[in-house]
Amino acid sequence: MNNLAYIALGTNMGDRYKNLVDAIHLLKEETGIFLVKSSSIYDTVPVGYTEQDDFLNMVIMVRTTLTPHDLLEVCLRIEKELGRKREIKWGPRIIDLDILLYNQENIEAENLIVPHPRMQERAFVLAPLLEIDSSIKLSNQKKSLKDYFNMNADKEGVRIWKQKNGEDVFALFEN
Ligand code: PH2
Ligand code: MG
Ligand code: MG
Repeated sequence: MNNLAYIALGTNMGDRYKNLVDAIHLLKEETGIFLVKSSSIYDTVPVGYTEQDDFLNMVIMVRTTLTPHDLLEVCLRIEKELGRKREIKWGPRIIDLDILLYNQENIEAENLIVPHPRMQERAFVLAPLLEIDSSIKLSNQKKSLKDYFNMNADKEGVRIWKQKNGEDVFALFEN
């Protein structure tokens, strides 16, 4: 129960808001996954492959009894359950669930790299992550993630879409 993980959510197909809510509900239903915190929701310009619709992105913090690989399995299963098909790399998706951090662990397996290898370059990940913990640092780096965010050229493409202000909508998410 003492493992702390951050998961990034992204969606740019169909009812984007519903995709986020559905994914979080499914994660919360899993044995061994407990939602601790969630960020606001951000509307973000696509990065990498730009010929696609804007995304909604957010980050959640969970406590979990699952190993990183079991957590990954759950994320992939929920992506599938919500109808994700893997087509274009970095292309449109109903839901993407990426493990960003798992405790302070550095994992380099074939199917899982933690910390997520591109997170420092991505304002759509850093903005919601820093909202949850503004002092967060990667164990193998000198600069804080806030420093990376401040240097990031993409941050103009990241706008708050639904502010986390506790009550109404986000009451759905919290335990
Ligand atoms: N995910 C990608 C590629 N590009 N751009 C935005 N704005 N948001 C994403 O979640 C995203 C992306 C691959 O996972
Ligand atoms: Mg991704
Ligand atoms: Mg992914």
